[in-house]
Amino acid sequence: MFTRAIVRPPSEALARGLTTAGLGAPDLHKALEQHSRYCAALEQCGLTLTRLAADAAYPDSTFVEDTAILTDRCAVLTRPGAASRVGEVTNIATVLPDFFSRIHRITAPGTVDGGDICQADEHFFIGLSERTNAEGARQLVQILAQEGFTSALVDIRGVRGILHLKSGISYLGDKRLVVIGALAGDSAFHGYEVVPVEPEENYAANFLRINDHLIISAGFAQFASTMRGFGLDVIALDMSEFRKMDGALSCLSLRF
Ligand code: CIR
Repeated sequence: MFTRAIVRPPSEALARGLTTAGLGAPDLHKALEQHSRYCAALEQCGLTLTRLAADAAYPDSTFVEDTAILTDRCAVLTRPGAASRVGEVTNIATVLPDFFSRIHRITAPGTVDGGDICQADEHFFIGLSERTNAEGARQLVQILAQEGFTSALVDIRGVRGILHLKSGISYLGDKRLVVIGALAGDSAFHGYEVVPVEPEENYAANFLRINDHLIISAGFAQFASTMRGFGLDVIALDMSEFRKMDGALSCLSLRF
């Protein structure tokens, strides 16, 4: 059960952020509109939002998910794998003590992006990626174990077209994972029901399960119809401007 989320709107520097999407530059006005609909959807799911100020010093700072891992027991400040994003953590570190008494930290030479971390109840899948290295993953496994969680690594370095683990998987609840084809056979997912995604709908694999709601990306008809079959309230949001910057639904908030 989530009650809160931390969000930060995009700044005028958004288009200077990192991207491999090749979809053109984002339109800031549209991105701000999409962000405010995203915030409204989180509120519709029952969350109280902490709204941070836009920060043009960090073009990717709207993607707050990468800076921390929040659980019902503790928070972990990450150390993002992209040099231009490491400084984003300093600001998030000032906000978390309002909500968490135990705050851990990933330290150099470890790197972890929150986008590589997928929580499934008491278990965490940790993506090894261009952003999350083996040392960062090792530190995180240890922290999570100390807090009573289990974890498993998923190596996504050979998988084309995804930046983070959660670009390709999301946890639906009840031991069900939505997984893109390229990752579906990973042994880390044994014991879970794997819900497949059509290759042309891979972007939709990143969605949010928030309490009795699902927030999904608009424009993926087959995926939407599969998701409606799970009996949850489904909210579809246009993510076009964030997609241009390799972002998706989960990246835009820290939920706890
Ligand atoms: C980046 O490359 O870091 C940003 N442009 C996109 C980050 C997306 N974050 C996420 O999936 N958690």
